[in-house]
Amino acid sequence: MAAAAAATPGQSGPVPFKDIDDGSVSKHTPKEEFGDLVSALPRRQQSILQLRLYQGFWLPAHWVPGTVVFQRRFAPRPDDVVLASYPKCGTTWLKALAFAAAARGAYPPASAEHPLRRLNPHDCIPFIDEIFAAGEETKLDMLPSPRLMNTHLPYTLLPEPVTAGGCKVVYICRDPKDMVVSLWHFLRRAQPDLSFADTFESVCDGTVMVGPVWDHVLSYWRASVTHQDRVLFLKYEDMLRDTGANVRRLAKFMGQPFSAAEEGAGAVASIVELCSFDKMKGLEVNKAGTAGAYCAMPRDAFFRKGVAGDWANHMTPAMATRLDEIVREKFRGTGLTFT
Ligand code: PPS
Repeated sequence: MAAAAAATPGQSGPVPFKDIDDGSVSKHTPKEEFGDLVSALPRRQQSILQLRLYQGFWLPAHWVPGTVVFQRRFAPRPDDVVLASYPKCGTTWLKALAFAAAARGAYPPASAEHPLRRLNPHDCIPFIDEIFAAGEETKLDMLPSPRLMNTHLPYTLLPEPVTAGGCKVVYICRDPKDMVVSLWHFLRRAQPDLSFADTFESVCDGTVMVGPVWDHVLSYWRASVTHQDRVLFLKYEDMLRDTGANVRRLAKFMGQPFSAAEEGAGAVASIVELCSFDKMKGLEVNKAGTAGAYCAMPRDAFFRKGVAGDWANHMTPAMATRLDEIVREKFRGTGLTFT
């Protein structure tokens, strides 16, 4: 593998990952190294994904060797921020908001030249799980600090140096009913005949990608309760209700609170506007092309409806009650609710 270029001296992050990725790091798969480990794990098929049960979670099989490498070899920098989420719970939005807030010094959000007007949020912030799956982790060394990265792994699978306090973590969760609907629409772009009932069942029985969902959410919820200074827990629905307040929380948590001057100049409103669903969905860069290394998905699949409560258009009241009750039972006594 070619050695990755170091970050340019003096340059500060975050900078768009795509601008830094100069193609000097070639892919290699860590599959050979950990192939025996993967083949010994329980497996199942969910839609287009082959899953393996690894440390209590159904990971896409091709992620497992990379996850082992991530767990064993990742060295966080103290000013890193890891953005974590269950898939289809607001990852793309969180990536856009975090990038816009953290990089606002170099890239004023109202500027016509802002990277988010020419790049999809997934091109601005590297996706740890796919980077390690492809053996491309030296690319992360190329990023100047502070780095923003994202993962769909649960908190309990993060490397020990991260959970021991080596960097900060921001998690976004969403009402699982809306997550199921979003997941189904997304997977259908790759498998048009996928049944909603099957997707719903795999969520309810916990055998869905990176599931069980409740264990995923609880892993971060518990960490956020115990380590409030380094794990921030956000809800998609709260973000929709008051995006500005949550952008302020996010910026403060990342160590970059908005100054009075920035507030006066409308910086928060500019970030909210730049990252708003309608604005992002309407950008040419988010309408065409694909994102995702393993299974390239059309970029427009990441911007569907962007609302809370769409579940009511897809599931029966009995299905909604069933999923609500499963989740309520799992969350009992934790202080976490979705209502
Ligand atoms: S992924 O594949 O895990 O990265 O998907 P993820 O981004 O987590 O979830 C996709 C859903 O988020 C909605 N979305 C947004 N909502 C509000 N504001 C913005 N800017 C935004 N961008 C994406 C997207 O439409 C998906 O939700 P649904 O319910 O399917 O519309």
